[in-house]
Amino acid sequence: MEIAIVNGPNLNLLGKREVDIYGNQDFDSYFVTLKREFDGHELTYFQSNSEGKLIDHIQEVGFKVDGIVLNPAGYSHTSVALADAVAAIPAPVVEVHISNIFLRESFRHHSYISPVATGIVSGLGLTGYRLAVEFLLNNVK
Ligand code: CA2
Repeated sequence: MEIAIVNGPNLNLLGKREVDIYGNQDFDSYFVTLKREFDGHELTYFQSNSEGKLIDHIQEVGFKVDGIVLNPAGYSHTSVALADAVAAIPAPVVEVHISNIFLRESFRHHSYISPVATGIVSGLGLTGYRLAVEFLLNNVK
């Protein structure tokens, strides 16, 4: 099966800043271990700081992969356009947040993506991505 992992703005800084919130591992090295763990499946990774590039990528992969693991980062709380893109594609999308957004500032409690996502994982660190991939592999027809 083919699963696309998509990270939104500033997640390229993982492991370099705010390690108390997001941990000290960068995503590229985590992705190496994920690919090893799900050997036999095709995992791709895309990160962008640009809303338009994220929408283009969701539209591109959303018609061909079996599922998408999406951390929309700050765009979770602002982007109707990204939510529209998720709603427009056939691939199921699991929304992942590294931190527990409900333990943080109130502006992070609302996500435009959640109502159009199949499910949400929040607050389990990078493990959330692994659980989301596992869910998609086991539950997508
Ligand atoms: O907890 C998450 O995964 C978030 O999606 C991360 C976003 C934040 O806006 C959401 O409310 C929750 C922020 C990503 C910024 O990532 C950084 C990583 C390292 C250093 C600085 C920022």
